Amino acid sequence: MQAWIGIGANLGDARANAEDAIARLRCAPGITVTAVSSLYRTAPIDSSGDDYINAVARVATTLAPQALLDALFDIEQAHGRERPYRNAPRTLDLDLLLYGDDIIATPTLTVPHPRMTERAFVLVPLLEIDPEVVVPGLGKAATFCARVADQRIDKVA
Ligand code: A4P
Ligand code: MG
Repeated sequence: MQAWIGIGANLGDARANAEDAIARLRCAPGITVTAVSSLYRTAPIDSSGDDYINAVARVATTLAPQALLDALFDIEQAHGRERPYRNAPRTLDLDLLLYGDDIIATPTLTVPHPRMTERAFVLVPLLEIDPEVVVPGLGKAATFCARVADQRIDKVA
């Protein structure tokens, strides 16, 4: 199955944390990284603190959705992620954006990620690697770009 992972960090050395997350994804059992976007520097949305570093990775995986999410949590934990409150600044946040064209709603997992079409920090890196990608139930991701045009996002050199 193909899946797309959102990567975000805004505590500590955010760029190093994002790069390390990608390295750990490449090593994770049952996960093969097939594309990685550029890194982007982005203004915090509904959140506080420094700018974020964001990226998106496409993976091929043999893991079921919840097992994939658990693998992402393990990588977050390796970075000492604490969850004092929702949208708190974080060393590393890994979100399961899309899992093939599945629509999933369990108490612990909602796919497509419910806020992904409202966020430039997801849409811009996602469309960099997959310009034609479709968000199941909503349509082409590219059609949502105009709505997030006011959100600051710059490619990291
Ligand atoms: N969960 C349900 N569905 C998913 C999914 N598809 N992927 C559950 C990941 N997790 C999912 O997540 C809370 C719970 O959501 C998990 O226990 C999981 O079972 P969390 O990562 O602990 O909490 P969070 O990250 O604070 O919340 P959430 O909902 O992931 O926040 P968002 O919406 O991802 O926003 N601004 C910029 N510029 N860049 C960012 O990366 N990120 C956020 C976080 C806010 N503002 C940002 C950025
Ligand atoms: Mg999260």
